[in-house]
Amino acid sequence: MSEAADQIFATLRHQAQSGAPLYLQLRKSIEDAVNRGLIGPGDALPSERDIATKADISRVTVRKAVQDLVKGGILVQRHGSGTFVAPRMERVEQSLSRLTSFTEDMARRGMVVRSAWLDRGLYAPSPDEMMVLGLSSSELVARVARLRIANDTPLAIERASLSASVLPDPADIGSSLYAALELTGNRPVRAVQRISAANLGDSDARLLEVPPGIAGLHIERISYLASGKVIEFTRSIYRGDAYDFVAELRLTGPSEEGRP
Ligand code: 16G
Repeated sequence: MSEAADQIFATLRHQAQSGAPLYLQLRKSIEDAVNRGLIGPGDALPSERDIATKADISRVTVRKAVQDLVKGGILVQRHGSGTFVAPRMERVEQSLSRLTSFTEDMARRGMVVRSAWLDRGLYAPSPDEMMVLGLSSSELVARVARLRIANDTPLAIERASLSASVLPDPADIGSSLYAALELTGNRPVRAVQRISAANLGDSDARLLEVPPGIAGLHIERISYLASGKVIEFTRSIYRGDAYDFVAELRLTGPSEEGRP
């Protein structure tokens, strides 16, 4: 950590009489230092004990301020190695009018994509899967669940369900589901997507490397073949701090009203 940043704590020592609780003053000092660029993404904070000594406050106070900043996503704690300024997310702008795959979206931005498998296999379908995919209880559903990672940053958890008749061996899809579907002539041509707000639960937050409870986006995509048959039913959790979904809106003129 730079000397300039070290000043944060020394300054606090002299200002600490202003009335606000000390942990709030420390929290604000660290937040200001991040916002002003005195300390940047990936920089390590001094140890709790060092901060306490430099700012002349108790370690309990330091811990409370640091925990608040970790909860807010400003700092991250890594077991055994300390506390760091959280990496800044470059937000991904995603059009809502094109039916693209995650691999294509990220490749277009020059990002290196990889996925960590969370699940892939054939299962008895849930009532939701039966209804959306038009399966009977005697048929099987192929489930493909992945953590999607771009440039080493986990961006989304995607859980796709497809009829086993379309994807008999889910272990066989390689890195892109849509590329695998394309090979068998089953790539969707249309989709309906529903986006809602969600606070991330503990296990999703852990996978996405964000604090639990932080805002995320729940996205459900139902994709269709040209024949109108549903091919994909995917429920995803996207990081709220990483995505902007963008839709172009046009005023409908009288001549266009009623057109699909
Ligand atoms: C997108 C789709 C997802 C689809 C995946 C295929 C959203 C919200 N989801 O991420 O439904 O399964 O692309 O990506 O856009 P892949 O071909 O890279 O596996």
